[in-house]
Amino acid sequence: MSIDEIKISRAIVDSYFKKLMSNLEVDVAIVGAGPSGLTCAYYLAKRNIKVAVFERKLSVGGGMWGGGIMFNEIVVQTKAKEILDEFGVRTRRFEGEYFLADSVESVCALADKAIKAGAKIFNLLSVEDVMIRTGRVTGLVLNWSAVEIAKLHVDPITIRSKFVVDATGHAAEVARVLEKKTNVKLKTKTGKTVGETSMWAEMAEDTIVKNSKEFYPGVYSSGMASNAVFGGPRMGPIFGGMLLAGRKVASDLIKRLK
Ligand code: 48H
Repeated sequence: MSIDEIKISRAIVDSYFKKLMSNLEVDVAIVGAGPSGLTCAYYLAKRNIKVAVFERKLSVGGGMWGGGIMFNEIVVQTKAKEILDEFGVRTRRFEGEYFLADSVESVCALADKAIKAGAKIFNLLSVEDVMIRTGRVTGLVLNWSAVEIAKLHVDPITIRSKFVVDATGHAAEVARVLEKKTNVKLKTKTGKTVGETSMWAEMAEDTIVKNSKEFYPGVYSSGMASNAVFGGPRMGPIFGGMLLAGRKVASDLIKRLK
């Protein structure tokens, strides 16, 4: 077989453009491919919901790779272990209700299952804004992360979605941009993003799931972003709440999309 460089280029360009074109209108657009975004994407795609995930970085997985202080092990509690089981991640009991998993295996499995279930992941794309129509978010404004990093003056493109999920972690970037640019009232106790509070793992693992819900018509928060939006503590390197939050948001959206 002769290998032609132009054929390789044509294959990549053609395939990527088809993928992007077919995801300009989706049911759910997830911002952030960390553990909660990937889990949410998997459970949605598994139910044949059209879902696209937009991730700023080259790699998916968000803060999961590094476990705690770069010791690449994560801890989950019993009720989240069943999610890792579903993803085929091997866990080991540490003590009682505490289970350990390899963080690299966990990220790889979350991404693999989400993609195989049908979710499309677009890395290297940053969400810089949202689209709003009559009191509802109707899509995302996207630009290449390289444009953002180089601070180039290049206009973005848009995608339309029935729902958006803010799975951007501590920064809660979708909520922040909404608040900053539109001054709308969020469904929080202050009408604004309330902000994350200091470490309290037990409380955080509970509130993170409860707070993973709609915060403005058409937009849900999932995972760490939820405690930034609704107010709640951080939890350190226990990742069960991220998985449970992603599954909870997917389950709420499945009901809404029916
Ligand atoms: C595109 C974006 C944008 C944007 C951000 O931080 P993450 O891992 O988020 P979660 O909620 O899935 O998991 C949180 C967990 O990793 C964590 O930080 C914990 C448990 N902390 C506890 C503690 O006490 O510190 O992933 C978010 C992803 C990242 O990959 C970002 O690059 C991406 O979102 N992202 N992608 N456009 N505007 N903003």
